[in-house]
Amino acid sequence: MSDLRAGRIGLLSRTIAMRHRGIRAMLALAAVTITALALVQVASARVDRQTATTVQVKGGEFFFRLSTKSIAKPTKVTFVFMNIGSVPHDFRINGKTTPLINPGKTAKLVITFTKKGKFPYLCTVPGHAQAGMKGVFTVA
Ligand SMILES: [Cu+2]
Repeated sequence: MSDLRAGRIGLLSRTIAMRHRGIRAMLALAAVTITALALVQVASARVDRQTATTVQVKGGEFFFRLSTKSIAKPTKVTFVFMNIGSVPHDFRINGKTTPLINPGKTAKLVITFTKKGKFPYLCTVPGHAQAGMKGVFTVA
């Protein structure tokens, strides 16, 4: 083998070795990035679990529309009731009632469900529940 040829091969194998080092570094960086993303996801999932117990309630003449009508297990639930109708309404569930609120207003009701069951909800303004402002919330 000529010196020139040997030199070329040496240069070539050094280049390949460097390329490998580059790839290894990139893979290591990718692994670190994926791990970091996974950790962020775990953290946000934890936050979601803590704040997922908000139920949006929209009410008007003469209905209630809930963002969800059931939850998977007994827990604390914040009902955010918005009156989207044109006369005052309230929202009552599990022995608690929001203030009577005017159209366009919002009232919160925090209920701690301690057991499974079916919990009826309604508007306490006379005649409204009979007209349709009622339903059942399920704690499974
Ligand atoms: Cu009402």
